[in-house]
Amino acid sequence: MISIALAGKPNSGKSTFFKAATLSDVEIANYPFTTIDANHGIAYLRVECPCQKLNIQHCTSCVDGIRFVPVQLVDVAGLVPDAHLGKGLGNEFLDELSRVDLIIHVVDASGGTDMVGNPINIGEHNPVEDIAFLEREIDMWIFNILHRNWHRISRKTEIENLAIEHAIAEQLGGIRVDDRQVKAALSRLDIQTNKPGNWSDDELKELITEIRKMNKPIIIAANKTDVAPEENIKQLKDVECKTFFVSSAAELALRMAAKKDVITYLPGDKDFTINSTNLNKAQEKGLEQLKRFIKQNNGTGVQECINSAVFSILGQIVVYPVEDENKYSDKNGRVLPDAFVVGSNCTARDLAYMVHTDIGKSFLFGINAKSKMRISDKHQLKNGDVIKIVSTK
Ligand SMILES: Nc1nc2c(ncn2[C@@H]2O[C@H](COP(=O)(O)OP(=O)(O)OP(=O)(O)O)[C@@H](O)[C@H]2O)c(=O)[nH]1
Ligand SMILES: [Mg+2]
Repeated sequence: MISIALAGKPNSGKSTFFKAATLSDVEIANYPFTTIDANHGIAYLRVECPCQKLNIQHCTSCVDGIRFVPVQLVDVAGLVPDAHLGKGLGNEFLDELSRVDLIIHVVDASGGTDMVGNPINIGEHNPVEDIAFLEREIDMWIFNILHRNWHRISRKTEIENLAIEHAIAEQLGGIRVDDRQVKAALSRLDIQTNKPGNWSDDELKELITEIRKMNKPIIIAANKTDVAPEENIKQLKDVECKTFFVSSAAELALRMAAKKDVITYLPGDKDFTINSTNLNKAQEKGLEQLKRFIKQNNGTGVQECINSAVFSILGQIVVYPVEDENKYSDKNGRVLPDAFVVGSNCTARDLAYMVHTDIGKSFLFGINAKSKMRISDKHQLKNGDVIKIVSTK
């Protein structure tokens, strides 16, 4: 399953984002290092269910044509500049990021927390200053993993005439770096690949940065936009990174109200309706403010950030395996029972393997349930495809 981490300096709102996206009961407080042990939970992608275009009545896998597909979300402890030198809680907990596919850097756009997460007056800190440090800390974390055995690896590679990309990928296997990524990173640098023993630390760091961009892309969730000064938003709009403007607090309030059936709201909606008739004045005012906020900002940004991370940045698609291509269902009649998040180069046989190894091994052909056309094992799937796999099993 695709996995995303929330990282950033303490007190920026990582756990609030996490709670809003997963509804897990985690600690949130206005001081640094509230979270020490990482929180793991399930967040959801919001996609249009294929039942809409297929005119399937009574689909039980979605809500009014909107489907929520799970991804893993990890909320890690706050990180401060020079964490790799032991500042704050250090960076050993970054091992939590080993298996993630992407990092959402949660930045306090309100400027109400200093560089290490202590509360200060809104607008006092420039959030743009927070952006670069996370990349550096992550790079230093990866650098340290590689540097540990670098002398031995580089010598061995030179003496035995081995492929350096393979040796590096092996050393970084724990964070899921592969030969292809190292090779692509090497090709972008002016570096002597047959003499790794001669590389300087700076060259190694440059290589790590290139690898990290592919292996752990970082996007920005500029959080607390509900209280952020205009000037901060303006400056954040100009930064080079892919930035989403978010209010995790607003999303959390909406999701909690929806859970209690006070309002009807689905994550990612740009409006909500009030169901409850016995609200007190404070509740009415709170909901009014939320309504104004999400109308002005086209939602709270949380769902948009998660969706864009997976679809725009990671380039994933969603496909739907079925057993009955006419009823679009499994053998128990459950319509569109499964949704798989896969890479855009996923083939019909890859999907078969994901359903079950035996089905992958004994794959005969696929059927595109929408067109009823046969597809071969190498056929590349498209977003929204509904596929029946025919195998000898
Ligand atoms: N106004 C506003 N406050 C927010 C928002 N998100 C979080 N906060 C507040 O910011 C403070 C810190 O929130 P947390 O979610 O605990 O922050 P964190 O990044 O997990 O903090 P650590 O675990 O200490 O690193 C809390 O007082 C939250 O209520 C937001 O979108 N808007
Ligand atoms: Mg936290």
